[in-house]
Amino acid sequence: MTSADIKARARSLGFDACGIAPASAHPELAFFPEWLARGYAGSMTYLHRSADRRADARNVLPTARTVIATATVYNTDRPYSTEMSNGGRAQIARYAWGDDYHDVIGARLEQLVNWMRRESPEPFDARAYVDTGPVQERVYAQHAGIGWIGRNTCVISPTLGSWTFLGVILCSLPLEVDAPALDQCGTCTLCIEACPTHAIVAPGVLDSTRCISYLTIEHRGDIPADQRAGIGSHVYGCDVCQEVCPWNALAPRSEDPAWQPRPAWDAVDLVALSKRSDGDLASALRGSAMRRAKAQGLRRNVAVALSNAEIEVEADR
Ligand code: B12
Ligand code: SF4
Repeated sequence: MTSADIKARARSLGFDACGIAPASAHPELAFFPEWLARGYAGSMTYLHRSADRRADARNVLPTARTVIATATVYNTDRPYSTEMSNGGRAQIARYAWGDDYHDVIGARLEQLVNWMRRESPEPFDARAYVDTGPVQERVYAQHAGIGWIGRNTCVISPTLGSWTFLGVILCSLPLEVDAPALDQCGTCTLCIEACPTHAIVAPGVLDSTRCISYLTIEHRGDIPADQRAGIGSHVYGCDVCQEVCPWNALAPRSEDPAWQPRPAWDAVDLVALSKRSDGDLASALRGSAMRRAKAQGLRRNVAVALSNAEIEVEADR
């Protein structure tokens, strides 16, 4: 079983790109403790707790020699939030419109590992993660040649753009590795300028505590009053720094049924969203990546967005 065999199998399982990186402490990983020390993780305490393991994939799987990195396009045929002038439209990040990627990509990674176990003449250790483990997926994806880490901090593939989910398999097999992807941001700074809350504090450095994605998904409790206006009509996540990226101007779209927008989240209006019953919201969130914020978090965000749009909603009697 060669690296080429694994990549071909990955393609047939629905991954749009697959590359292989050495399982080592790549230089970019040294930046992580500094990022934490600057307070940029906010209340995401799990990042602090797992910092030691994140320094090197071998701290997670000691026998690891390689990291198989995958990218899956989730972009669909819908306008960008930056193309809309309607302040009454609820903005939901496009990664969250379809099925929960943890479930879908997780199952596909497992299928890839199972196939490798059948094909490999020797037994091996493997551990698969999609956003779920103490592994800096972007760093390994860059070293696997999938794409470079852009100024907006996202992994940008020269052919796929950045509307991709990443997934990794730490593996003990000494597979042939790829060359790292080269930075192609050039002199462009559109993402840094476009961020509504100035969360990209330096090229490739994001202060989560200012990022709308963090505020609407990860942050618990009230959103601080001075940060509400910047959120605009974003009710779950934010895509602005990717929407303005020239590498996404011609980004491919996925036909995979898993990522097609669920009717409940497709072109949804703030007022209509605010009027949905708890039961209705709970069932729409089931199996969706948006379940992370829960109905309560979504209601908090919708209230902020309504206030930003100066829309008053009359209670139904
Ligand atoms: C925590 C987290 C967040 C946080 C922090 C994001 C961030 N930029 O750090 C918040 C909640 C804000 C967030 C938002 C989003 N996220 Co997120 N998130 C993660 C998670 C779980 C960990 C990332 C992390 O540790 N960040 C801390 C930084 C410091 O580490 P890092 O991202 O690995 O960056 C490394 C390099 O960039 C390098 N580096 C960075 N800056 C610099 C500067 C210098 C000078 C140097 C030398 C090095 C360097 O060092 C870092 C490692 O040490 C990953 C999954 C994973 N396990 O990796 C998903 C992940 C990064 N998120 C993802 C997605 C899709 C998003 C959103 C698009 C969702 C949305 N639409 O709302 C936004 C994008 C916002 C943005 N511009 O990043 C995808 C990214 C896919 C891609 N193609 O890049 C991931 C990989 C999940 C997945 N499996 O698909 N996310
Ligand atoms: S996701 Fe939105 S708020 Fe976060 S860095 Fe990008 S543009 Fe700024």
